[in-house]
Amino acid sequence: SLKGATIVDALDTLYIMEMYDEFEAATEWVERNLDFNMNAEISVFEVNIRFVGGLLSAYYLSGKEVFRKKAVELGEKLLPAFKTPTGIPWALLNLKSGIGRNWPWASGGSSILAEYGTLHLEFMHLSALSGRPVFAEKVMNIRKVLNRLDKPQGLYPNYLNPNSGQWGQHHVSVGGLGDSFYEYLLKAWLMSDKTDEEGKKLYYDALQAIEKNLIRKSSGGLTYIAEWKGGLLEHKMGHLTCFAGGMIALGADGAPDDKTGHQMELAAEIARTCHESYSRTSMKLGPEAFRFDGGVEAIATRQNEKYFILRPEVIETYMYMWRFTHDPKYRQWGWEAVQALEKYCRVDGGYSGVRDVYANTPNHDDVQQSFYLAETLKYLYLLFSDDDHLPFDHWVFNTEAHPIPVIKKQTPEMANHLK
Ligand code: DMJ
Repeated sequence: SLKGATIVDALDTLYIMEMYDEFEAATEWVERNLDFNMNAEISVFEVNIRFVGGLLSAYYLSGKEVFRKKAVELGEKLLPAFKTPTGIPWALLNLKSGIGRNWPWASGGSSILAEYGTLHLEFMHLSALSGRPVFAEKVMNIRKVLNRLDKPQGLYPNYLNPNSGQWGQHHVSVGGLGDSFYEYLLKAWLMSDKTDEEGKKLYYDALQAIEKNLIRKSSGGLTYIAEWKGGLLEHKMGHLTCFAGGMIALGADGAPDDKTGHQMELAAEIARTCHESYSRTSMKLGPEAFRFDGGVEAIATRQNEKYFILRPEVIETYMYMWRFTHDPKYRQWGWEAVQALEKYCRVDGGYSGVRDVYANTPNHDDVQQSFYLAETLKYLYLLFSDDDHLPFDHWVFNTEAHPIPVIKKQTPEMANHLK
């Protein structure tokens, strides 16, 4: 696959942390070695959020032309993925042949909501930066296809067949396979300087359906977001789902029908639940998934859900909640996570995931995911920074925590490109 994910994913973090020598070294690596002309099959989603997003962010922060050039070049390499009867892209793409396909495990040959639904922000910027409307057209078409479809209970199933344009299995999730689709509806509106009214409506309507059908409160009083399988609830919440606290807080201000206060409370409750999932372990780091059934609350019951791979979502939510409330508990919770990371995940040469957060001593998996530098450490840094460091009215974070600027209404140059 593509090499250098950790370097590209970390560029903006280095810049934001004012580690300019390291940023220069990473820039040099990108200039010399980042190459997309390889015979490799890649995930369109992963390459978009980590590489395109990372390059865009590095460009907007530093102004260095090489990042703009590479971002657009890579965007162009991704375009063959959209050659399907509906224009819903394939999940996988061979960069050399341009041949796409879907994950063999996906229901009925479907594409995945969180994958084809998490291209919008980056592709709108690629059009703005290249002057080529093709990128924006591709993602606007995805929306058009979704708008035409019936939504069961107003919900978006995780699986959609790119040939037939029909839903696969009716599984709905605000965690894995669904998550960042919802995030990008809200952020599309925010990134457009609040001109994308359609994105706005799609987000608040989706959130309403999620609240009605997926959000529940445990008998112990913890609010959680369950998974929906053809109308039946699985009372499980993924670590990934914990990003929703931050998302709901970010969207609360624009909520229709006087729902701002309600949505802020909901966001705070989700943050609290996710903190509980951390505090109920021995390492004070959260499991991959936790359950609200069989007499437990916010605890992983299955061995294969007890791992922690340095994921950012809980810290991401603390950061948003801190910015919007300045309640000191969010910084306390963030600091607890810092101490736990140092105690259980720090190893020679970096940080590692752990196999069981309920064990007393860490069993390391020997992997430092690239999102640890892109997201986890960046959100921690911002949690302890002043609010005017990357203010939300100028910057939107892509789903890999890469800040990209709001495209201001009054910037005619950008507006023209996007027409
Ligand atoms: C990251 O690649 C992104 O945050 C994505 O949206 C979800 N998974 C990882 C982090 O857990």
